Amino acid sequence: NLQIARPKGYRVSWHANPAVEPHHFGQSHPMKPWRLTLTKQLVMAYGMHHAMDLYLARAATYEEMADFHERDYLDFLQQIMPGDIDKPDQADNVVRFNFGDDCPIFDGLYSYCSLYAGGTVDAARKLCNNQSDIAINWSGGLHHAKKAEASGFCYVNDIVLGTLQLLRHHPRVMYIDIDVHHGDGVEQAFWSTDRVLTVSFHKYDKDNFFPGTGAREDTGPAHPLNPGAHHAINVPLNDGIDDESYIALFKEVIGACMKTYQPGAIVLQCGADSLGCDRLGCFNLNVRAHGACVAYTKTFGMPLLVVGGGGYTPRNVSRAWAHETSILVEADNVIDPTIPDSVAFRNHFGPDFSLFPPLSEMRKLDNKNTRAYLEGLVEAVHEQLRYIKG
Ligand code: VJV
Ligand code: CA
Ligand code: ZN
Repeated sequence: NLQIARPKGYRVSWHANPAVEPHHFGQSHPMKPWRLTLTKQLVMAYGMHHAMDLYLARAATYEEMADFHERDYLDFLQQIMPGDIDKPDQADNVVRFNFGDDCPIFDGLYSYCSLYAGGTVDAARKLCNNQSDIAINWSGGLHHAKKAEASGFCYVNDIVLGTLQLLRHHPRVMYIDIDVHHGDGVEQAFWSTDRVLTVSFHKYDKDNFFPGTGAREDTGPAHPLNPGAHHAINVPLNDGIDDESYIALFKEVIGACMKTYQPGAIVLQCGADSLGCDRLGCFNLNVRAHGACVAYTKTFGMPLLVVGGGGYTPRNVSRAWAHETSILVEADNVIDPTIPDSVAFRNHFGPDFSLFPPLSEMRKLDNKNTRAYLEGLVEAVHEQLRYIKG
């Protein structure tokens, strides 16, 4: 596709290792790494790979992962095999490290984790070295992993590892999370520092929606001597939020955070389970609205680390991440919204074969976010930002 020229003025890098894609969480588990294959097929059929620097992601080393994770947790992750889960001598660790239905032990688990983590660490280093301005790893974004615990389909927290790299060069980093779930692992990792401002938009229902954290009033450790106080921003939402209100909310919150905090780099988690029709999600966003958040984040023109995350209806995940790749290389206005004939697995995109199917109309969920509720959230964020200085 010769229409797609390398954008002038800034560089976009793509970090991926195809060895991530064939990993299998097990029969009917919602997390499907092959959605990355689908994404790559779309990106390549549109010729977007010509507009980026392509890097084969290395596996993160044990030592790199130990920047955040505890060694006994990594040792367990490295040694455990499918089947061990039922062995009595492993039972304590399986429970202690929270393995089970959400976080199963599957073949190649350690390679899977080290490869997606390596992609994010590589991406962050390219940004630090000034060899890239926007670095993308769609296999990353696994925001629930804790320092010594797997959680919510996440084992190694690549976002924390990438952010730690950025913090070597930048005094302040802003983290933005548009996955439908709360970015609890990242929030917790940087809970006690003022060098990372975490902002998560998510469905919040303490007792009925995972992980049950991220209430509006959870803003960081309250003690006045603790620098991390006020540096966690949570935007808890109800079912069915629509394109217009989500985009307006995102712009107001992120615009205000950027103005106050003035970070040197941004990490953007683009979990696609906030789209309408997601198997696990409950928002009503279309691909264009999800992409509008990426486009708005890009307007600040600062080093940007873009990662994936959730997304459980693979055809829509790949649509969103391909569209967002096109936004990042500034090709969104030149690509054809009809998915090219040359796309492998094109059958997944029928019957419409559009990059932008009407997701919000396909499963009508009432928007349970009133205008007053959303205005209250924006007001509360402004109030919180008064405690923060850039
Ligand atoms: O809600 C939960 C926890 C339970 C206990 C475990 N059972 C399986 C489910 C209920 C309370 N977990 C969530 C985790 C969501 C993780 C989201 C990750 C991300 O998008 O934020 C970032 C990548 C949950 N919701 C749905 C399921 N688990 C689920 C797990 C399955 C499943 C069906 C649904 C695991 C195995 C199988 N089916 C076969
Ligand atoms: Ca989120
Ligand atoms: Zn999610």
